[in-house]
Amino acid sequence: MNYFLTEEQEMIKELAARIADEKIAPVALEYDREGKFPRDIIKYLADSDLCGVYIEEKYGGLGGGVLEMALVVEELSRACGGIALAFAGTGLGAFPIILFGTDEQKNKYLPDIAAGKKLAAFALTEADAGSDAAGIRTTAVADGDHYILNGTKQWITNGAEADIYTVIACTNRSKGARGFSAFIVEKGTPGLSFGKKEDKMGIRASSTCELIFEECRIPKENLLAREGMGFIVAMKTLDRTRPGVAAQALGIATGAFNAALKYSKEREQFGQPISSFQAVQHMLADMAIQIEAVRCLVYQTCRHIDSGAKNISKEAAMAKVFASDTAMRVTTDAVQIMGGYGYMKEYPVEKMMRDAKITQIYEGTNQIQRNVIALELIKESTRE
Ligand code: COS
Repeated sequence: MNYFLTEEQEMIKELAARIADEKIAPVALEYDREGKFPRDIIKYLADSDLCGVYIEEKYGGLGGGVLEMALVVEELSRACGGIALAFAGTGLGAFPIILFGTDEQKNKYLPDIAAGKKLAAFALTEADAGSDAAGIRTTAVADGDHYILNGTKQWITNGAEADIYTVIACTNRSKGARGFSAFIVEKGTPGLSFGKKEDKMGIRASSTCELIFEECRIPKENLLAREGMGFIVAMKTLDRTRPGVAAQALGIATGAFNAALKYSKEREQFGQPISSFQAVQHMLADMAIQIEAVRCLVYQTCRHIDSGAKNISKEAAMAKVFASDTAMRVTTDAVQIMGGYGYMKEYPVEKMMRDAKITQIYEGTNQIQRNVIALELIKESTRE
């Protein structure tokens, strides 16, 4: 299928594919087993100039957008959805700065992210604030030239590994959704510490941990946008990064499909390769159809967002739901085609099935995405 990528986008995809095949695939099972954070892979991405594909050239990036980010995430996830997340999670942490940062903030933080010298993370979720993002309890209280942060963020991707954290905290509870603000917090700031690293079902090469703020003083110049804009910063960021989750799901599904197809040609039963049985052929055909449909939707959604379109929430949510539900189905079918071997940890598809699950959950569960889509559909039909 011709996806009409530009020459530069093809080059980005090929570079990421090479790193996935040569550097990630050989270590993916080991990193998963040991929960090892992929510092070395970040170095390869940095050496190939891929860390800043979605960052403006004047801040050291390649000047691409959400599509370029998705292309890298897709290719890396084909080999390992967990390792890919060190890159994708940094994108999630960087987007609030890209969208709302002042020139000074962008100059201070984006070049190091683009160069792969620093990783970023996004801290919204708390023990009692998941789907209900407005349930945040972490507070930020103004004190002279500073804000003082107190509270605990939970399940933060790239937690403890990242150098730059974009954090959503409550500045005025009485103002509802307008009572939150977004801040940049640097690792090493007194009062910021990290809780235990979570032991997860999948994406085990990714670091997920708590961020604990105890009287953490951060300078006022680290406020993003204006006080009270934090909820909007979070929502507008997620609108641009949910297609990245979709790309991760797409990559995982593609990896699982490739493994199942290869196996079906090698595995013989009843005296012939199982790929000659129609039951298996139809499964492979269905997997391939779904993957192509996802790729079309994900790329087109990214292009829609990169075109500067105003209404993108519904589209981003659709891509995320469709891709992640597909990844769950395709990886489950890949395990099925590979039978007993598929279920074993020596083969990659059981890991892919575990990795796929999170894409239906994080950056807003698929149930929340369906709410976003339905509410937007109803709003649009009322406007017409
Ligand atoms: N872009 C811009 N503004 C948005 C927005 C978006 N995508 N979504 C909501 N807003 C605005 C609304 O317009 C509203 O503004 P007004 O007060 O001016 O009307 C405000 O934000 C509050 O919106 P809403 O009333 O819809 O907020 P809810 O508390 O009902 O929450 C959902 C909306 C459920 C969509 C939100 O909480 C959400 O996305 N939850 C999932 C969070 C998530 O992804 N968590 C995973 C952790 S991050 S890795």
